Amino acid sequence: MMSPTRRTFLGLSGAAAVTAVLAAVGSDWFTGNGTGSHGALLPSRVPLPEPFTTALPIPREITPTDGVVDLVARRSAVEVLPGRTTEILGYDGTFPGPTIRARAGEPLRVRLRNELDLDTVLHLHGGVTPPEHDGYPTDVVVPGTVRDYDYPLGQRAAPLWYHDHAMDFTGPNVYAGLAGMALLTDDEEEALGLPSGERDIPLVICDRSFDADGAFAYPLIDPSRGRPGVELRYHGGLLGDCVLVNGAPWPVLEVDAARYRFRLLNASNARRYELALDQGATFTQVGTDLGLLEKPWVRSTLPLAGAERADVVVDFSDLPVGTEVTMTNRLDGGGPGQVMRFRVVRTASDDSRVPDRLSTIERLDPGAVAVTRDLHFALGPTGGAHHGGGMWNVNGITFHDGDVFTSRLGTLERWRLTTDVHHPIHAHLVGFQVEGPDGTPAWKDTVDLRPGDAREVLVPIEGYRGQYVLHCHNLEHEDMMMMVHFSVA
Ligand SMILES: [Cu+2]
Repeated sequence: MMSPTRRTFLGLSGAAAVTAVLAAVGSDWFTGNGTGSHGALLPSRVPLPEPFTTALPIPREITPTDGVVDLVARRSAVEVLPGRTTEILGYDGTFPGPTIRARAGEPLRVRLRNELDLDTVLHLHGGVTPPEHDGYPTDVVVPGTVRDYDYPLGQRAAPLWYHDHAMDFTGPNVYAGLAGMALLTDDEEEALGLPSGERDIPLVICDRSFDADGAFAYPLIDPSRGRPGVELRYHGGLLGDCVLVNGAPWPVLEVDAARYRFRLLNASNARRYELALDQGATFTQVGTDLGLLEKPWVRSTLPLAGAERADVVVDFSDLPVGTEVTMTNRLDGGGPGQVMRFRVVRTASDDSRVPDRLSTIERLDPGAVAVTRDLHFALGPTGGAHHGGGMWNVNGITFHDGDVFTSRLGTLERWRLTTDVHHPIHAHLVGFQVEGPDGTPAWKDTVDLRPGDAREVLVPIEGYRGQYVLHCHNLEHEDMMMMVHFSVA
């Protein structure tokens, strides 16, 4: 079940693949393109709509019944661009999938029925999950079958998300729509009085490009999927030219003059954002990937790499009715530089608040570190022949090699992460303790590394024994070998 999948070879020799990649060093796919994102833009072949003309969709919310949530992965045809049909792969046929609302500490079973014509794997991103339910990339749900994923959820309230994690094809599968949010709450969070109900809204942000027929355009090197990987130009990552929020292009949300809580998720394959608001509005960040900060963090801009989440409150209460507040992406201009717009349409009462103290996070003692690991995310020597030149490696190895390391349950580790280009790094099972605002500790499951960057994170090895993956969350990098496995013993 956890053995490498059998692959077909491109026919390029390893040396030729190395040459192909090195020849491209310095081109836009390697260095990024001046936009702060690593990858190459695929221009849409249909006219894109005027920004801020479509209403923001709110994904349907589902809660467990007797601890169970049912999801069906299936194809469906939806209207993403006005007047056109786009075929998606979606949970319950929607993109994003339904928002799961669940309680931390209460076991959740997600019963997934695969009505697709391809293998899928479900991963609860940020979940502390036993290995047999974590969505190991080769532990697939084949078409026509049902699989129960059991999540103990012995963790803090947090804005998690769920998505496909199939070996070699996570990029095209997520791009086609297999992603949704899973918001965990608990007593601590509920007691804070943050905006709730219709003023607690997930914002799933991603970029897409469209083919001439309105389909999502994804440059698989072999559309029949006989072999994995994307065309060489996109080995650095696929960047779309249309920004979708909750599946709609540059949408508009009509808001009360009140505080709102937004659960921001960057569900893009490769694009990074630096979000900003105009009209003097700011983000008050109350939480990260893995739950509440100790105290609110007022930010004029908010960087968000692939898979990162930010739990924020935006206060529209001082803005006159009729005010339009635009959320932009400061890393880019044109279409990718716009995200969505809020339009203040009415005054309203608001009894929400943002307390000065949100949570208490136990600061880990660096003196208790048992093991320090160096993990280098870069173009490497192996994997190229499988993927037409893609050779993204971790410490020079890939998923097809042995465990990159074995950790001991109950110990504290320090991971020193280094990179060549932009890589958002994500590990399954474990969280990373990082520096939050004013030196307070904060929890993340994905850390965004810049080109040539070096970051240290403290990693408590907690939860379960077994085998898990560690990978870049640029999904083209992940599919093209920047994923390894580690074991907890
Ligand atoms: Cu990467």
